[in-house]
Formats: sequence, structure tokens, C-alpha cells
Amino acid sequence: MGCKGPSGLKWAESSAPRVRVNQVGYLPRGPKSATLVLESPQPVPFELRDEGGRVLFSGTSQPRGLDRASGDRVHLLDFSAHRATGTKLRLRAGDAESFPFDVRPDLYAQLKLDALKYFYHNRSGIDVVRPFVDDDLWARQAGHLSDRAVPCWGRSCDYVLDVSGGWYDAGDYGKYVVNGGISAWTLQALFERSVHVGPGQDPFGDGPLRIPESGNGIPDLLDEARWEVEFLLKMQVPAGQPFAGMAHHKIHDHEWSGLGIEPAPHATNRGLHPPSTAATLNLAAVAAQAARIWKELDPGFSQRCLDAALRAWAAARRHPDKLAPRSDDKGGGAYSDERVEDEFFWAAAELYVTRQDPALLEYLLAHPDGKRFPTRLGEDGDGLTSSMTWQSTAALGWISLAVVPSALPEEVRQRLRDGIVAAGDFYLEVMQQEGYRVPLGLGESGKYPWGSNSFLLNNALVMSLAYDFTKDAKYAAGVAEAMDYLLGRNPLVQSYVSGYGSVPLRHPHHRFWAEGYRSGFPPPPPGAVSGGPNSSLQDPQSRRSGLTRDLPPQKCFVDHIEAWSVNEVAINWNAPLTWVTAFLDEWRGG
Ligand SMILES: [Ca+2]
Ligand SMILES: [Ca+2]
Repeated sequence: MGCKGPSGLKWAESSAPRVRVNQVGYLPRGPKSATLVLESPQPVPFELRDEGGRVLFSGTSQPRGLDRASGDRVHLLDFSAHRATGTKLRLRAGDAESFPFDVRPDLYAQLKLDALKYFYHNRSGIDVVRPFVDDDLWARQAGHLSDRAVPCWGRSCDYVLDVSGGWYDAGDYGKYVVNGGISAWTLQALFERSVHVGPGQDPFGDGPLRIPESGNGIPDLLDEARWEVEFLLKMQVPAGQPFAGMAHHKIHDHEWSGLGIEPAPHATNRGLHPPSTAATLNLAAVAAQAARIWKELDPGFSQRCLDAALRAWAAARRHPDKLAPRSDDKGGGAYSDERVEDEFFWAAAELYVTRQDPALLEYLLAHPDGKRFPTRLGEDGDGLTSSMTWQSTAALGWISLAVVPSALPEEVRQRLRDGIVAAGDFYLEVMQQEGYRVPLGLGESGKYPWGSNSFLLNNALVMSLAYDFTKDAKYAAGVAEAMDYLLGRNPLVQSYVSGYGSVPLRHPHHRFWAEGYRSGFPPPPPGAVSGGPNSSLQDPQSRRSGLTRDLPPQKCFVDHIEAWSVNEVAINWNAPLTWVTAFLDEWRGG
């Protein structure tokens, strides 16, 4: 049984090309490989042809047998030796032919801008308009201006807070400190990585992104991250109140809203949910990171961030086990997290890099999360191969310690860098085992998690840092191959990014990008990444579309707006997409 595609065909098994490629293309000096689905274990010849049918390269396939993650019997087609640029090229093996693709150095120049532009499209509390959006299709009025005065949900406090602004989290109009934290951190860390261990300047400058802050003299990457940081600051419990200094966990509607709706300018159905230790430490970490980044650029904002971070850190130490309940999922995601030791490590690391406080160094050196860079996650011990999620944040602090200059002893910094490089080696090994060269292994359960694409993007992010520390091209090549999977070299021959590839993502689960669901609503703008295959298929639509839980994990996907467990979009998923595409646009094959 196969996954049904956008038009209801049995797409994967009958119509899809059996040669699977990155449908956007390959970097001239980067790795170039494709996957051929073929039952036979015998090597077969293949050719790279131009639009006119001229053969540019020929080679022999490498049979790999049954690939567990896809259920396909596959061969690898390696044409890395072909380095000339070209457009509308195709791979051919027997009677199987790929979709067309390019070989050119600027593959990711526009995609990185579109990936970052995702955040502007999802801003709350500001008109989203031309010239910042490319088409009036995507223009809308400011949503939730009424977030300027939001009461506590269920009378859990007796004040109101101005929590306007920030980004909408995902397909819904909720705003969550846990998740906003890792997303803003990722954009700010991309800036710091670029300045300190990358090319020495940020990848976006001040203008090409075309956001309202373009041309203000500040890197647009930082302007966009600040839109969220300002919101995180507003979520802090005011002085004089119970839990002063902590951060409210989230703000969202009392009930889940339907699809095909614009964010309302004024809404009376929203509430602040109680503070949590995890949210408080997210605030402490991201505000501490912002404080050092903005020190010269805007000293007043920097000081405001530092004050908030220190108050949050102190409050979390006073209330180390105020966990957000799993049951609080009416009208918004619970974002519960049973273990917050990793959030303590992350916040302490960010504060240390900003403040160089010797007591914090001692705390970090004694902390269990500082012993080994994580490469396996999972509350249930599933052994998922990844380094970080909104729920597991120790790697974030580790990365900041390894990347940003501070008083950290040199031997400690080197140990931390070595840990990241070892993780990069691990992900490269994982890719070697995969028929579609994806840096995501199967957990012990043999399943893919919710948002699998974000896990492989974060693993690519880790490989990009291994490249930064070693300048060994094999890590950058791993990053490029991770993008190959996302852009169509996968068993469904689906590009998981909107606007890119022969079969782009078209119908993500999003209330406003609801074309085809409700008239007058737009398709997704280019550059949004779907969460992708998820073995657990929690939404009814996935099953109505013919998916079943016994499918190979990479086939548990359908591009349907109601299939929220496989096809949502989210800020914490587009953040590593921004990082990875910015990195590849800079690397371009070395
Ligand atoms: Ca700017
Ligand atoms: Ca945690």
C-alpha cells in the first residue's frame, strides 16, 4: 500500500520517478548523488543528460539492497565528479528518469532568504504587507493587537500583561515561550556562528531580506530574532507578584480554532498560562544571548535583556520544579517538559558567555549535561538520533560555549568543540546506512518522530558546526545531502519546502495559508518546511488519506492541510532550515 499524493494518485509506487534527486539541484563542487529504486541487486549503468539528451556523465549504480526507513530496494547513483554548471539536467537509468534539476553555485541564495522570511509572515501584532511580502496574496492586517492586555487563564493570576508581538508558533495562533526560545536562539546563534567561526560576517546583511527593519543599520537576522525576544521579555511575571521573574509558559486561545481564518486583530478568548521553570530558563538563555549580541548595537536593549535574564535565572533557581502539565493542551499545545536540568545548563551557559561569572563556570563544569554532547534523545528512551529539540536544550548551551569567545578555559572549549565534531562524525555514519542519505537514524522503535524533518535539519546544523571547527569538507557535504532529502530525494519524491522543486509542498497545516481549503486564502509563501513523515500519524486526516502506522517511516506523510501530525509548519523548524540554507549558500562546495 502506498501513500496517496496531492491528486489522490498512488503517487509513490506508480507515478513517481524511480530516480530520486534534489529537485532544485546540486552545487558544482559539492556532493552529487541520487537514489534509484530497483528490485535487482545487480549494478546498472546510469547517465546524466542535458535538456537536449546529450550525455554529460555516465556511471554505474551502487546496489544497497533494502532500505529500512523507506522500505525501498535502492541503488546509489554518484555523479559528484561532474562539476560543470547546467540547468534542466536529468539522470537516467534504464527506463527510469529523474525530475529535472540544475547544477549551479547559487542554489540556496534565494531559499535562505525565503526560509528567514517565514518569520515575518508569521509575525503577530504588525501589518504584514507589501513591499515586504511579494504578493498581496500574503498581505493581512495585524493580528492580535489585543494581546496588549491579556488576563491569566482560569484566574490563575489577577493581573493583565502586554504580550503583543512575537511570532505565531506554527499552524495555530498560539505563542509559546518554550519553542519561541529555541527558535530565537537558533537565529541568534546563526549570527554568532557566522561572526565568530564562519566567514566573519552575517549571511543576510541589512536589506535583501526586505522586512520593515531593512535599512536601519542592523543585520536583518538580528532584527527578526528581536521581534521574538521582545515578546519573550513581555512574558516575564512582574515584580511584586507571586513567581516574579518567572516567565508565563504560553498564551493562546481558550479553544482550538479552525483552518482558513486570519489572525483576529482583536480577540477576547486568549489567556496567559501559568509560569513554568522551563519557560523561565528559555527566557534567561535567549535574553542573555541577546544581551551580548546587542551590547554595541543597542546598549539600552542589551541592558534590558541582561536584567531580564538575571531575574529569570534567579527565579528559576527559586522555583526549579514548576513543570507545565501535559494536560494543558486545550486550545494550544502543552509544550510540557519533565526534565529541566538541560534548560538549567543552557541558561547557565548563555549567562556565562555573556557575563564570565566564575561561579557559573563551576556550575557548568559540574553539570551532568556538560559531559557529553547529546546525539540521542527521547523522553521515552527511544534513542532518537538527534542533538536538540525544544524539549532538549543542553546542546544549545554547549554550542554557544564552543562558538562564542569568552573566559572559558581553552582546553574546555576544545573539548566542547571536539564533542560537536564527534557528533558530526556520528551523523555522517548514520547517513552511510541510509538509502536516501538522511542524517536521521531509526530509533529503537524503528519509527520517525513528529517533525522528523526538523530533527534531520538540526543534525545538519551540528554537521555545519563540525565543518566550521575543522574545515573538513566531508561535514559540509553531509549538510548538502541532508538538503537533497528535503528537496525531493526521498521515497515520496516530495520536496518538503514550499515553492521549491518539481513537487513542492503545497498544503501545510496553517490557518492562513489555506488555499484550496477556503476561498480567498493564499498558498504558503516559498521557503516553508513541513514537519514531514511521522510514524505515529496522530491526526485523522492522515489515516483518511490512506496512511497506516505499519508503513515504512519515510512514507508516513501526506501533503494535506488537515494532516497536522505530518504536515504542520513551525518556527522551530524553519529556524534550522534558515541556518542550513545560509550555510550551504556560503559554502557552495568549498
Ligand atoms: Ca536591519
Ligand atoms: Ca528539557
